[in-house]
Amino acid sequence: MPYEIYFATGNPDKFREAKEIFGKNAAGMPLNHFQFAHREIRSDSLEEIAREAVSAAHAQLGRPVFVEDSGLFIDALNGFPGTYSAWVQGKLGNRGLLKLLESEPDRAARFEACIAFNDGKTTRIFHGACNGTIAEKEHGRGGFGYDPIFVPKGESSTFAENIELKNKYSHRYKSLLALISYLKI
Ligand code: ITT
Repeated sequence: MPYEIYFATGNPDKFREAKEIFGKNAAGMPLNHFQFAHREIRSDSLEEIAREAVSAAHAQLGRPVFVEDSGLFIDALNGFPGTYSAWVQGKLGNRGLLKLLESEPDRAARFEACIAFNDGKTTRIFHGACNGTIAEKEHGRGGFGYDPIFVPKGESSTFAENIELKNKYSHRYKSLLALISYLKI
């Protein structure tokens, strides 16, 4: 079991959430931040993007490291923004995305996360997903990115309105728990 593990990401919100999840579920395994500015490959596959990124991260850092590629997949938009979620969030934002869905009755969507962990010998992949719907308007101030417009299945608040919901259902939480249980073996 590696005692020093790094999360390579340029997104401080992703790191903050992961650190909290490690703190609660992986006592004795503190999570370190590797500030990683990497030009991702273009692909429709989160796994392909994560595999390439973790090789680059490990080549730079030389220690056990993981990356997490994630995104929001909206059914009525054939999975858009998907692997382009970070770019679309910057260009259109939540309001722009809501405009694309104006008068669209099918609001089904899901968050997905794919973790690629590289310990210098192998690369392991861990997936997490969270089903839900896209709200009609933005609600709440917590979280980041698409949290103000995403309502997890079975709930009536967005992630941004009730941040505790993320600790229960989020794609990040599920993929990290899978990684943590692997690391504990
Ligand atoms: P790194 O690649 O440096 O880790 P990034 O933000 O570019 O950071 P991604 O390429 O994986 O990460 O893009 C994921 C985007 O999907 C992210 O920027 C948000 O816009 C969105 N997203 C992912 N998880 C989210 C969450 O839990 N809540 C809200 N939006 C999320």
